Amino acid sequence: MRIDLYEKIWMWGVGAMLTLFFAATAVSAVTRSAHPPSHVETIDPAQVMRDPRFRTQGVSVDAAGRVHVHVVGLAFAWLPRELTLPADTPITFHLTALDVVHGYQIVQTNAQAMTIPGYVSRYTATFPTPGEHLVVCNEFCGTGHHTMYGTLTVVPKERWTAPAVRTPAAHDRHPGGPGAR
Ligand SMILES: [Cu+2]
Repeated sequence: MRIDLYEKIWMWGVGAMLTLFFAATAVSAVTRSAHPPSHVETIDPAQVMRDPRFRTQGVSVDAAGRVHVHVVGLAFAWLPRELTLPADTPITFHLTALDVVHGYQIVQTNAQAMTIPGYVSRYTATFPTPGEHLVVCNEFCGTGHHTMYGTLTVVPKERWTAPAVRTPAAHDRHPGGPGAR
């Protein structure tokens, strides 16, 4: 079969690009353990509301005084919708989804992560100045996607009251390990 020169150039070009893209993905997956969530902590998506980590959503402080936020995404809401957090304090967010992929984005900050059913995404963020941030879903998740928003209010540290200390069990046990749920 005779193939035109330009056709051949395009075929080899496309082949080379596909090889390059696949190799880049494979190399980062294998050598750098790149996975969609920020770390590999799993959760049974059908049991999120019964799981000790997410049974109570919102702000908690662990025995060491660190501030944690647990958020559940579902079509079409973030639980909880409103958060009040102290400025200038490292805050660890733990995020998961009940149904489909959502994206928890705190607008005007670099704090954002996909929430994926079956996984717990985690990151730590510090908000230097008091103020109000819009929280949106940045992954299209269905017909009510645009209604999936919330508010994060940052108040001066001295005006923030910490909620009751939560049992360390919920944070400090090895995720997915025996007794984690
Ligand atoms: Cu969405």
